[in-house]
Amino acid sequence: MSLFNINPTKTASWKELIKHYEETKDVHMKSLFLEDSDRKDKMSLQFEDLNLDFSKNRMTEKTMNLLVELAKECELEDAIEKYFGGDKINETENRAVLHTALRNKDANPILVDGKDVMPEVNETLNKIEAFTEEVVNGSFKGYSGKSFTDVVNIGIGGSDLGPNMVVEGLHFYKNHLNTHFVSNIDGDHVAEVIKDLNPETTLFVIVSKTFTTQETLTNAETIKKWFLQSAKEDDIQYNFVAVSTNLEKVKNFGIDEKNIFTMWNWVGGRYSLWSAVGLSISLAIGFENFRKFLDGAYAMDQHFKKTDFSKNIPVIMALISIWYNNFFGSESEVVIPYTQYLQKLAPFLQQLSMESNGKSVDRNGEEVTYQTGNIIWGNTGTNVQHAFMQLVHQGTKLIPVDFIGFKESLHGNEDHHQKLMANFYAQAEALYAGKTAEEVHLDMKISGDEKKINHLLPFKVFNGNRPSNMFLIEKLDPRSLGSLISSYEHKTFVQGIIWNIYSFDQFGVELGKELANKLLIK
Ligand code: G6Q
Repeated sequence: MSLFNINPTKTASWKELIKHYEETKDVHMKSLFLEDSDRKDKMSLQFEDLNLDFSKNRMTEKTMNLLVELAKECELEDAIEKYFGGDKINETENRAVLHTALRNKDANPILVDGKDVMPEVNETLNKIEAFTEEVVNGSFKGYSGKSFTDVVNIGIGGSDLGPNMVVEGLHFYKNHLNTHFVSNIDGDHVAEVIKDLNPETTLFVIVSKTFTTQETLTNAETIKKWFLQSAKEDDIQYNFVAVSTNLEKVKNFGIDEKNIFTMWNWVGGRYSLWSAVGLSISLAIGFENFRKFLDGAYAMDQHFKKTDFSKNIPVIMALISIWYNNFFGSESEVVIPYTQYLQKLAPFLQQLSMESNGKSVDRNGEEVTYQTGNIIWGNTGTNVQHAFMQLVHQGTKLIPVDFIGFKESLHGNEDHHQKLMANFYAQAEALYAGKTAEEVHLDMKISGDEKKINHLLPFKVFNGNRPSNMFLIEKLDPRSLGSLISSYEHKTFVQGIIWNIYSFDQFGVELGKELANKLLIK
């Protein structure tokens, strides 16, 4: 069944939201906190060990009610059912969208074209588990009989960014295998990765859903040539495995059929890290941890599916984003995890959100007349405080922030962690409260130089009233990271539904691939 086709700007709630925006756009959040001492509690949500505090947003209960109404008018409930149920909601590619099936633990079948996909999902998971175990315990050996020390993931886009982000994000949980990623067609990238590797003890995982992507195939061929300087054609079967839907092409590369991990066309590249595309994650942290990662995502799926919109974390995340994007005219959002492990979260979310919702034609095939996907950017705290945060604090643009912090430090360095978290809270507070002229004056009074004070005052005043969401999570571990990523996936989905666009195709990415190949042929 198709998704409904509703122009959000024609709904009653959208019209109400325009009026409401005009009435409230200049209200300072400080006065909202003064009016309601329970604001923080009312605007916080708890999911397992994750707390989302969204009280520092330029919105009231009425705003949220209207936004929830908008979601209802856009038939979000029906869309969620179709999304989880295997309906072909990726209509432009005639495909279901079932990354949620990859972590599903319900007993119910999930049907695509009348066939339950769960047996195949579980079979592949079993295969990932068995393979991971053999590689990690050293019984699956390279061509010369030695166990593996290194794994190289060869892929790009969805076949690189997700696994790369998670392998780095969960580095604390890693085993003895060292994982590397080759993605760029830039020959220097692959050269740098292989230069210190031993072909005998390196396992190459070629990840390409289509097995036609220029970058991945070129890098795989280069690596194969390098490998064949020390090994024979027949040895490829020991050191190369592949993840793909294109079995024929993989076999032609020389990979043994038993070393091919399948995936399905109902998994989009940028949503595929839960499938065998995540093989390098499982190898790096062990299958047990990989399963915990899937379980965390599954738990968030259940929350998203079953919770009332007004208490639903991904729905709230999406609605807040729409409020700024479509009413305040914000063009971007910044995501700042306060952990160095999540350095690659922003590039991952950029693809997830911008490839999904970077669309300007609605589900009716018509040019949209309103803003859709926004620009996502970010990096880790506290580094960003010494860099781009200046613009977020005092620039001319309104840039909502997602701060992501963890209560526990993994290595347990309390001194560092207290300082890290003090910064986490201080940034949100500074954006929210700013600094008034009186406060600046008070600070500078000690100098006694009134002339200098008056001269510098305008530069040192901060208006504040800059919004942020605060995610506070107990600890960075496979389960919490799984939940966090799943919440961003569903946020993206909800936005696409409300913007009345198709979030699961990527013709913009494909055009580039096509043209580059044409130019090469000329
Ligand atoms: C993801 C995109 C894109 C894709 C890469 C790699 O949603 O479609 O980033 O993942 O282009 O494609 P292959 O896996 O087919 O090589």
